[in-house]
Amino acid sequence: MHLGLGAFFRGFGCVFVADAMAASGGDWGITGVSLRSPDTRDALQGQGWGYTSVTLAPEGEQTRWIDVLNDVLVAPEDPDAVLDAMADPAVRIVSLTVTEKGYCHNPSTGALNTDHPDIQHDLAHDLPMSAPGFLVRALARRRAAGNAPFTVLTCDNLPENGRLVRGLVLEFAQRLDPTLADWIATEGRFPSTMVDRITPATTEADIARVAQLTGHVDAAPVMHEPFAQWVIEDDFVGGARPDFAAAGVEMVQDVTAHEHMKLRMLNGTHSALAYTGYLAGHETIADTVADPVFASYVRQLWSEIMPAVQAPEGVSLTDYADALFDRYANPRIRHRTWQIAMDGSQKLPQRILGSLEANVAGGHASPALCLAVASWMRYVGGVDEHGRAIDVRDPMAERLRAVSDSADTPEGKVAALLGVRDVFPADLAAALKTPVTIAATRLWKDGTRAAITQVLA
Ligand code: CS2
Repeated sequence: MHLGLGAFFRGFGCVFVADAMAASGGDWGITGVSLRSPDTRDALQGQGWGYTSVTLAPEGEQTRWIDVLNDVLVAPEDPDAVLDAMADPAVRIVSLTVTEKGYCHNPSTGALNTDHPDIQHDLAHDLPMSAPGFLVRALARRRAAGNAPFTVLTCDNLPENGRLVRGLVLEFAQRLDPTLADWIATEGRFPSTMVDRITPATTEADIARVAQLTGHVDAAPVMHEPFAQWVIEDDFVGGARPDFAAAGVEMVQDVTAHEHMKLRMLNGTHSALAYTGYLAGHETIADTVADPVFASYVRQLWSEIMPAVQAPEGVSLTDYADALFDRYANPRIRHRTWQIAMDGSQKLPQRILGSLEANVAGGHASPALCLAVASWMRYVGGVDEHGRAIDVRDPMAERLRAVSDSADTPEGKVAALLGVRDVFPADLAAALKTPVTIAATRLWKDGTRAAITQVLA
């Protein structure tokens, strides 16, 4: 089963599972679960749960029909049916792409956010709303029936994502029933993963393009780049899993080095380009890096990030950065800066603040990373350089806006936003105060391009 059936997993995990079976057999299938809207189910139902996956290479597009989904459930319509399906012993793996905020944790500490309304609801009611709630309640049903747990396979861009979700599940279970928590701790498996494929949200224009390419209307195709990398810790309950390696997945003992490299070098620069690019009026990442000022900016970011990244065995970080640049520049990938800018409060810690922490500890200046933080601050203030409103999507949007509005000057806004402890740990906030204030002052006074130019000087 898969919780959070968005475009990313349909263009990534589902494709790998299809490849694994094509290469080495097995009769795996996936029941998708949407935790919020019925749109994907409604779109896929009339097409037998199959859909078109479109590889967008600079030199051309390639379509492929993906047929590994068996069913799609919509959790809010019938949470009991979702729990029943998850409790079926035939289900061996529950994978997740619920985005950073879907884990209902505190982004700066990794602990379960017990003030979160969904977590409060789920602790008090048998039928859950949140991903941690579904995992724990379904594991409880399996234990009660005398069945083994499923493997929890998280595929979100969080550091040590398996250990994180394990901690959240155990914390939640502990509050319900400590013996359940003990059982999960002993029997459960939570491999960490690194996932990577750029997959922008599907648009109406994409749907029209796919109809043109294939001659059939597909209500929910997925559009993605050619590149895909999946690294998984090979630790599954009873060893039960598709033959992922046959599909090119790297099965490893410890995914930490891959995860850190990807989160900091890809997602970190993605977020930095999203805020600065958006503020400068660029619609997509490809448009942003086609602008020479931003092309130099992203190189400068990598030079600040790389010294604190430990390369996984056999990987050259400079080659990795070069390949990332080419992926960003792919003109067929229309990945909107606004889309990547979403949920920054949940993304900044692992994407950008970890690099800054390392540089602070090592005594290295990080003007480009500090400018990225300042541009996020400007972005969550909700007004762009031309005085237009920004549609800020973030679970903390209202609070961040109020904090930003509490001060009139860039210095004041930086000080107030650095005080948001859910995002910035106290020590780091103190160390960032001066350099982020310098970046913010330039940003507010002269605009993004000029601020970048000064960082490059
Ligand atoms: C992006 C990611 O939207 C975002 O925040 O940075 O979705 C990114 O495209 C993927 O992690 C690439 O693997």
